Amino acid sequence: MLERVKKGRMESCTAIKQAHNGLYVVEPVPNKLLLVWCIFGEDGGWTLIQRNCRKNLRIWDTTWDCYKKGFGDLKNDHWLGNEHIHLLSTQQLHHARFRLRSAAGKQHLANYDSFSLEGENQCYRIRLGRYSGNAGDAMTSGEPSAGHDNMKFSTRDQDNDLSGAHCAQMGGGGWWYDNCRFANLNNGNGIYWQQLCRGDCQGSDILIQPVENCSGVPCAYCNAV
Ligand SMILES: [Ca+2]
Repeated sequence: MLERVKKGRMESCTAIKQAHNGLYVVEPVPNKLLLVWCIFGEDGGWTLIQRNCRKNLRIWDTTWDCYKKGFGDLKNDHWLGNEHIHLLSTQQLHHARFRLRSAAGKQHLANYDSFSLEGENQCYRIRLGRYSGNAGDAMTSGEPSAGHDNMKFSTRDQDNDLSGAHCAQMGGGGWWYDNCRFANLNNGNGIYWQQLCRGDCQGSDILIQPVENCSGVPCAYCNAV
Protein backbone atom coordinates (compact mmCIF):
# COMPACT_ATOMS: atom_id res chain seq x y z
CA MET A 1 0.00 0.00 0.00
CA LEU A 2 1.34 3.35 -0.93
CA GLU A 3 1.89 5.65 1.98
CA ARG A 4 1.68 9.24 1.03
CA VAL A 5 4.19 11.39 2.88
CA LYS A 6 3.75 15.09 2.68
CA LYS A 7 7.08 16.74 2.02
CA GLY A 8 8.17 20.27 2.57
CA ARG A 9 7.24 22.94 5.05
CA MET A 10 4.85 22.09 7.90
CA GLU A 11 3.09 25.43 8.02
CA SER A 12 0.66 24.44 10.77
CA CYS A 13 -0.45 21.53 12.96
CA THR A 14 -2.87 20.55 10.20
CA ALA A 15 0.06 19.71 7.92
CA ILE A 16 1.49 17.33 10.53
CA LYS A 17 -0.19 13.97 10.22
CA GLN A 18 0.08 12.68 13.78
CA ALA A 19 -2.26 11.02 16.22
CA HIS A 20 -0.76 12.30 19.43
CA ASN A 21 -1.29 15.71 20.89
CA GLY A 22 1.97 17.34 21.82
CA LEU A 23 4.72 19.80 21.03
CA TYR A 24 5.64 20.17 17.36
CA VAL A 25 7.69 22.61 15.34
CA VAL A 26 5.77 24.41 12.60
CA GLU A 27 6.97 26.88 10.00
CA PRO A 28 4.19 29.38 9.20
CA VAL A 29 6.50 31.34 6.91
CA PRO A 30 9.77 30.03 5.42
CA ASN A 31 12.58 29.86 7.99
CA LYS A 32 10.37 31.05 10.84
CA LEU A 33 10.21 28.07 13.17
CA LEU A 34 7.67 28.04 15.93
CA LEU A 35 7.14 25.55 18.76
CA VAL A 36 3.43 24.95 19.37
CA TRP A 37 1.10 22.49 21.06
CA CYS A 38 -0.88 20.56 18.42
CA ILE A 39 -4.22 18.88 19.09
CA PHE A 40 -5.35 16.14 16.69
CA GLY A 41 -8.90 14.93 16.32
CA GLU A 42 -11.38 13.66 13.77
CA ASP A 43 -11.37 17.07 12.18
CA GLY A 44 -7.61 17.27 11.73
CA GLY A 45 -4.81 19.10 13.47
CA TRP A 46 -5.35 22.28 15.44
CA THR A 47 -2.82 24.75 16.84
CA LEU A 48 -3.37 25.77 20.44
CA ILE A 49 -2.97 29.51 20.96
CA GLN A 50 -4.31 29.77 24.51
CA ARG A 51 -4.90 27.52 27.50
CA ASN A 52 -6.10 28.58 30.90
CA CYS A 53 -6.76 25.69 33.28
CA ARG A 54 -6.30 28.02 36.23
CA LYS A 55 -3.06 26.28 37.12
CA ASN A 56 -1.05 29.51 37.11
CA LEU A 57 -3.25 32.49 37.91
CA ARG A 58 -0.47 35.07 38.02
CA ILE A 59 0.74 34.88 34.43
CA TRP A 60 -2.20 36.68 32.80
CA ASP A 61 -1.94 40.22 34.18
CA THR A 62 1.10 41.23 32.17
CA THR A 63 2.42 43.65 29.59
CA TRP A 64 1.94 44.32 25.90
CA ASP A 65 5.40 42.98 25.20
CA CYS A 66 4.70 39.70 26.99
CA TYR A 67 1.40 39.22 25.15
CA LYS A 68 3.25 39.99 21.92
CA LYS A 69 5.95 37.37 22.49
CA GLY A 70 3.92 34.80 24.43
CA PHE A 71 4.28 33.46 27.95
CA GLY A 72 3.54 30.49 30.17
CA ASP A 73 4.18 26.80 29.63
CA LEU A 74 3.16 25.44 26.20
CA LYS A 75 2.20 22.14 27.88
CA ASN A 76 -0.08 23.93 30.32
CA ASP A 77 -1.41 27.42 30.80
CA HIS A 78 -0.03 29.80 28.19
CA TRP A 79 -0.55 32.48 25.57
CA LEU A 80 1.20 31.66 22.30
CA GLY A 81 1.95 35.30 21.56
CA ASN A 82 0.16 37.85 19.42
CA GLU A 83 2.99 38.10 16.91
CA HIS A 84 2.98 34.32 16.43
CA ILE A 85 -0.81 34.17 16.22
CA HIS A 86 -0.72 36.97 13.66
CA LEU A 87 1.84 35.09 11.57
CA LEU A 88 -0.05 31.80 11.74
CA SER A 89 -3.46 33.25 10.99
CA THR A 90 -2.54 35.46 8.08
CA GLN A 91 -0.65 33.06 5.81
CA GLN A 92 -3.82 31.06 5.15
CA LEU A 93 -7.48 31.60 6.00
CA HIS A 94 -8.08 30.14 9.46
CA HIS A 95 -11.04 29.32 11.62
CA ALA A 96 -11.12 29.22 15.41
CA ARG A 97 -12.60 27.14 18.20
CA PHE A 98 -13.00 28.48 21.74
CA ARG A 99 -13.48 25.61 24.21
CA LEU A 100 -14.84 26.29 27.66
CA ARG A 101 -15.21 23.94 30.59
CA SER A 102 -18.16 25.12 32.65
CA ALA A 103 -18.35 25.30 36.43
CA ALA A 104 -20.06 21.90 36.24
CA GLY A 105 -17.18 20.47 34.19
CA LYS A 106 -19.05 20.23 30.88
CA GLN A 107 -17.31 21.22 27.65
CA HIS A 108 -18.88 23.94 25.49
CA LEU A 109 -17.68 25.16 22.09
CA ALA A 110 -17.78 28.45 20.24
CA ASN A 111 -16.63 28.10 16.63
CA TYR A 112 -15.92 31.03 14.30
CA ASP A 113 -15.67 30.16 10.63
CA SER A 114 -12.91 32.67 10.05
CA PHE A 115 -10.22 34.05 12.33
CA SER A 116 -7.24 36.33 11.95
CA LEU A 117 -5.16 38.73 13.95
CA GLU A 118 -3.86 41.83 12.23
CA GLY A 119 -0.29 42.96 12.88
CA GLU A 120 1.13 45.03 15.69
CA ASN A 121 0.68 48.22 13.66
CA GLN A 122 -3.06 47.50 13.97
CA CYS A 123 -2.66 46.52 17.63
CA TYR A 124 -3.41 42.88 16.84
CA ARG A 125 -7.02 43.61 15.93
CA ILE A 126 -9.13 40.42 15.82
CA ARG A 127 -11.34 39.48 12.85
CA LEU A 128 -13.94 36.77 13.36
CA GLY A 129 -16.45 35.12 11.07
CA ARG A 130 -19.79 33.46 11.77
CA TYR A 131 -20.45 31.72 15.06
CA SER A 132 -21.67 28.17 15.65
CA GLY A 133 -21.60 26.07 18.82
CA ASN A 134 -23.15 25.60 22.24
CA ALA A 135 -21.15 27.99 24.41
CA GLY A 136 -22.99 31.09 23.23
CA ASP A 137 -21.46 33.77 21.07
CA ALA A 138 -19.62 36.00 23.53
CA MET A 139 -17.16 37.32 20.95
CA THR A 140 -19.46 39.02 18.46
CA SER A 141 -22.91 39.19 20.12
CA GLY A 142 -22.03 42.02 22.49
CA GLU A 143 -21.84 44.64 19.77
CA PRO A 144 -21.81 47.60 19.75
CA SER A 145 -20.72 48.19 23.35
CA ALA A 146 -19.12 44.90 24.37
CA GLY A 147 -18.35 43.16 21.10
CA HIS A 148 -14.86 41.81 20.70
CA ASP A 149 -14.81 41.21 16.96
CA ASN A 150 -12.82 43.93 15.15
CA MET A 151 -11.37 45.23 18.44
CA LYS A 152 -7.72 45.99 19.06
CA PHE A 153 -5.83 44.14 21.78
CA SER A 154 -5.35 45.91 25.12
CA THR A 155 -3.10 45.17 28.07
CA ARG A 156 -2.50 46.84 31.41
CA ASP A 157 0.09 49.10 29.76
CA GLN A 158 -1.79 49.72 26.47
CA ASP A 159 -5.33 51.03 26.44
CA ASN A 160 -6.70 50.42 22.94
CA ASP A 161 -10.30 49.81 23.98
CA LEU A 162 -13.38 51.91 23.20
CA SER A 163 -14.12 52.74 26.82
CA GLY A 164 -13.35 56.00 28.59
CA ALA A 165 -11.85 53.76 31.25
CA HIS A 166 -8.96 51.33 30.91
CA CYS A 167 -10.63 47.92 30.65
CA ALA A 168 -7.46 45.83 30.89
CA GLN A 169 -6.48 47.53 34.14
CA MET A 170 -9.98 47.11 35.57
CA GLY A 171 -10.76 43.64 34.25
CA GLY A 172 -7.27 42.20 34.26
CA GLY A 173 -5.34 40.31 31.59
CA GLY A 174 -4.89 41.15 27.92
CA TRP A 175 -7.88 40.93 25.59
CA TRP A 176 -9.68 42.55 22.67
CA TYR A 177 -11.56 44.82 25.05
CA ASP A 178 -14.40 47.00 23.81
CA ASN A 179 -16.45 48.77 26.53
CA CYS A 180 -15.51 46.54 28.24
CA ARG A 181 -16.21 42.84 27.81
CA PHE A 182 -18.53 39.96 27.05
CA ALA A 183 -15.65 37.52 27.31
CA ASN A 184 -12.14 37.31 28.69
CA LEU A 185 -10.33 34.02 28.95
CA ASN A 186 -6.92 35.56 29.78
CA ASN A 187 -7.69 36.36 33.35
CA GLY A 188 -6.27 35.14 36.64
CA ASN A 189 -9.33 36.32 38.54
CA GLY A 190 -11.68 34.02 36.65
CA ILE A 191 -12.73 32.97 33.18
CA TYR A 192 -15.48 35.13 31.77
CA TRP A 193 -17.87 34.16 28.95
CA GLN A 194 -21.11 36.10 29.09
CA GLN A 195 -23.53 33.27 28.25
CA LEU A 196 -21.74 30.58 30.25
CA CYS A 197 -19.55 31.77 33.09
CA ARG A 198 -19.01 34.93 35.08
CA GLY A 199 -15.60 34.01 36.38
CA ASP A 200 -16.45 30.46 37.38
CA CYS A 201 -15.51 28.32 34.36
CA GLN A 202 -12.98 25.62 35.16
CA GLY A 203 -10.89 26.14 32.06
CA SER A 204 -10.60 27.37 28.51
CA ASP A 205 -8.51 27.02 25.42
CA ILE A 206 -8.45 28.49 21.91
CA LEU A 207 -7.55 26.46 18.82
CA ILE A 208 -7.02 27.59 15.25
CA GLN A 209 -6.82 25.66 11.99
CA PRO A 210 -6.42 26.58 8.32
CA VAL A 211 -9.57 26.43 6.23
CA GLU A 212 -8.89 24.41 3.11
CA ASN A 213 -10.04 25.90 -0.14
CA CYS A 214 -12.36 23.13 -1.26
CA SER A 215 -15.93 24.09 -0.61
CA GLY A 216 -18.08 21.70 1.33
CA VAL A 217 -15.29 19.26 2.11
CA PRO A 218 -14.14 19.06 5.75
CA CYS A 219 -10.57 20.14 6.30
CA ALA A 220 -9.21 16.81 7.49
CA TYR A 221 -10.62 14.92 4.52
CA CYS A 222 -9.46 17.59 2.17
CA ASN A 223 -5.91 17.29 3.48
CA ALA A 224 -5.89 13.52 3.18
CA VAL A 225 -6.57 13.37 -0.56
CA1 LIG B 1 -10.00 53.24 27.22
